[in-house]
Amino acid sequence: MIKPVRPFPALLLERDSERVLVVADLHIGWEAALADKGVHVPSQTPKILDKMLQLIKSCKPTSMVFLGDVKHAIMKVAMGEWRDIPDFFETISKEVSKIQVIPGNHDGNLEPLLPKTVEILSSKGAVFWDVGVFHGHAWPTPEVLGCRNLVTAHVHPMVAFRDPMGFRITRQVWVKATCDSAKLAEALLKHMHIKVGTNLTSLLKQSFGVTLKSSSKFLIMPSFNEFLGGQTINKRKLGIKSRSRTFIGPVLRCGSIDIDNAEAYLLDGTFVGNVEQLRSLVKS
Ligand SMILES: [Mn+2]
Repeated sequence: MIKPVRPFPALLLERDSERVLVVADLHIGWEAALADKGVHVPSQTPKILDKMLQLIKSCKPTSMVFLGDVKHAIMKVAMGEWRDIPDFFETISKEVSKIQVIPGNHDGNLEPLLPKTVEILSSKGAVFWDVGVFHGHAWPTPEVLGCRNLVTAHVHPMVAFRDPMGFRITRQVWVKATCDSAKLAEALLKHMHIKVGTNLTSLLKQSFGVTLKSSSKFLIMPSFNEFLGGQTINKRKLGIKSRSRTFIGPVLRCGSIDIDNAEAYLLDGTFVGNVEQLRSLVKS
């Protein structure tokens, strides 16, 4: 079972008595980056922590996975993060005994900030039953290719609307798409410099023990931190051919994800349309 926890930007994976709660893109310390530019916003971490505690209370997970970009400052550790990140994880650890982090592109030097009990997994993602999760800034492992469901984050997906007055508003969304598994596998193997012959299926089986599905479901998670900007998925700027190139991250760019027919859902579960329809709502 895989389901978004409405109205939170969080996903619950369930099997038997196990309940794995997945959240992504907290970007703790984003306000510290503003201070470098002379804009002083008080720490927003208590708000993020409050929301997280509410979420944990409502779905009682047996473990948690942080799907990348726990912190904001990319390589260095900003002043606020020295205090906020350890405090944050100490508090969460009291509620959930097993916590795992899959590092994203913002998570350089994260390890010294985490309590010893927090486990850091590979930045190439992990597999939970039939669900492969990876942050999205880098290629996942071949093992995730055999999963029926792929879950990624990183782009902080948004839909832009134009109201009758002409103002542009954006809302965070979940994006649900179909992935052409063979096309994705070919792109990943090419990246790994593995020559793909005529039989992709047996190559994957022999080399990685992966059984390829004809297609898989592909879900892009909204960021847990609601103060962030994100990628507007219904932009109309570029021609059809280069559309997938406008996305960030190698998997979205390789053309294996059917973005045009992808469905967008608000955090409360409201279906707002597919990406192709939504493109008519914005001018650029
Ligand atoms: Mn990221």
